[in-house]
Amino acid sequence: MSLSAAEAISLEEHYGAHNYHPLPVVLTKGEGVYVWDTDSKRYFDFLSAYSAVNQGHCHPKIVNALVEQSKRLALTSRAFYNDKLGEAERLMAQTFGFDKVLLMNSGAEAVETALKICRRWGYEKKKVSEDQALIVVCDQNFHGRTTTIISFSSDQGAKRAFGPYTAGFIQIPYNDTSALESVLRAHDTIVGFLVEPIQGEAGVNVPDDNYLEACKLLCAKHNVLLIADEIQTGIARTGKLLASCGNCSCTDRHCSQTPQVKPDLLILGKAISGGAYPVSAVLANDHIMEVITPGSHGSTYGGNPVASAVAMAALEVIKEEKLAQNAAELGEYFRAQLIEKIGASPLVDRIRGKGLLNAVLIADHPESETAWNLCLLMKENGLLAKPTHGNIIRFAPPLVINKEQLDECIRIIAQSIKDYELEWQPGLAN
Ligand code: IF1
Repeated sequence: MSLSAAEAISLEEHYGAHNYHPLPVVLTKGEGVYVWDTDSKRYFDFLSAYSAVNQGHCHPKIVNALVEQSKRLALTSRAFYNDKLGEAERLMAQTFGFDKVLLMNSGAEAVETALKICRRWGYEKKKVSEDQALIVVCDQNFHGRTTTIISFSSDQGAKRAFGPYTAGFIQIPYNDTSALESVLRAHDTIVGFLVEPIQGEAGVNVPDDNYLEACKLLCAKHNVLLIADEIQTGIARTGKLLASCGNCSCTDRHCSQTPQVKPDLLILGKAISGGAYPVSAVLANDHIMEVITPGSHGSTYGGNPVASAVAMAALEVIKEEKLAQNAAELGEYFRAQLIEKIGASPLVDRIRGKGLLNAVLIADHPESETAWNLCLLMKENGLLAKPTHGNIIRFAPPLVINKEQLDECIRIIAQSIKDYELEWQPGLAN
C-alpha cells in the first residue's frame, strides 16, 4: 500500500532535515515529460530535476543500462580496473573533444575537483608560489554547496553561518569582461576563472553572445585556465551539446567552429547520467590533467561500472534522439509563443533563455509570493515549475518534449498568468 500525499509529507516533515521548501505535490511516477502524484494526477515536469532529466523520466535505454549493469557488477572502487570505465571515458573524451576525463558523482564534487586541478596546475605549471593561487568567480554564481564552494557564493542564504570560509577566490560581476581583464592585470597569481555559460540559479541569466569567447581570449592572454561549469547548461539543454562550445559534437581535438570558447576545464553533471544515477565529470587535455597523479584525488563511487554504463547510455540517447536540435528549435518556439501570449501581461517583466532553459521574470518584488502562487496555480493546471530566487520562474522541461506537448504547456502557462492577473495586486503579499 503506497503512502498518501499527507503521510509522505508528514514523514519528511518529522524525520527529514528541512533543507528544502518543496511545492506541495508528492510524486510517485515519472515517464518522459510527465510525472504523476499519489492521487494519479498527471503533470508536465517543467523543472526536470534542475536539468538532470534532459532525456525524460525513466528513459528505457538508460534504465536498462542501470539495471543490467547493477545485476552484473555495481561497484569495485578504483583499487581495481573495471570493464566499463575506460569505454565511458573514451566516449566522453571523444564527444567533448578532450584528452582526459575524471569521473566523480555529484556536481559539487566535480567543481571541487576542477578547483583542485586548477590550483595544482597553477603551482606546478604556472609556477605560482605555494598557497597563493587565486581563482576568479562571478557574483550570483551557483556551483554547489560544499564549504569551499559556498565560500565564494554571493547568496547569503547558502553561505551564512557556515564559516570559516575557504580563501583564494575573487568575485567579479557576471557578463563583464572589463572586470575580468582588470583582475587579471592586477594579480599574477590568478590560475583560473570559473564561470557558468548561463547562470541558472541566478534566474537563467544569459550573457552577451561573445562573452565566453572574450573570457577565453583574456584567460589565454594571462595564462589562466577557463573553467566552464556546464552542469546545468550542458548535455543539450541550451540547444547545443555544450553552451560554451559552438559545435554539436566535436570528434576532433579542436572545435572547428568556435575553438576560442573551448574551456580548459569542462565540468559536467546532472544530465550526463540522464537523471538515473549520480555522475559528474571533469574533462581537460593532457598538459592540465597530468597534474593528477595516483593518490592525489578520488572517491569511492567515482567512475564505478554502473555510473559508466548509465553515462554512456545517457549520452547515446542525446545523440540518437537529436535532443540538442529539439531543444534549439522548441526553445525558440517556446520563447516566441510566451512573448506573444503573455509578454504584454502586467505580471510579466521579462522572458529569457536559450534552448529549453528559460525563465519568466515576474513583475513583482522578489519578496512577494507572486511567483510561488503562480507555480501553485500552474500545478493545479497540470504543470510543475518552481521559482528560483524570489520572482523568477524557471521553465525547463525534459528535452524529449514534442511540439504538441509544448503547445499544451504554453496554453497552461498563458491561462494561469491570465487567471492570476484577475486577483493580483502588485507589491502586496499576494
Ligand atoms: C540545490 C539550480 C541550484 C548547478 C551548477 C553545480 C551544481 C549545480 C551550475 C552542483 C546544482 C542544483 C542543486 C540544487 C538546486 C539546483 C540549482 F541552479 F539548478 F537550480 F541550487 F542553484 N553547478 N544545481 O546548477 O551540482 O552537487 O547539486 O549535483 O542544491 O538546491 P550538485
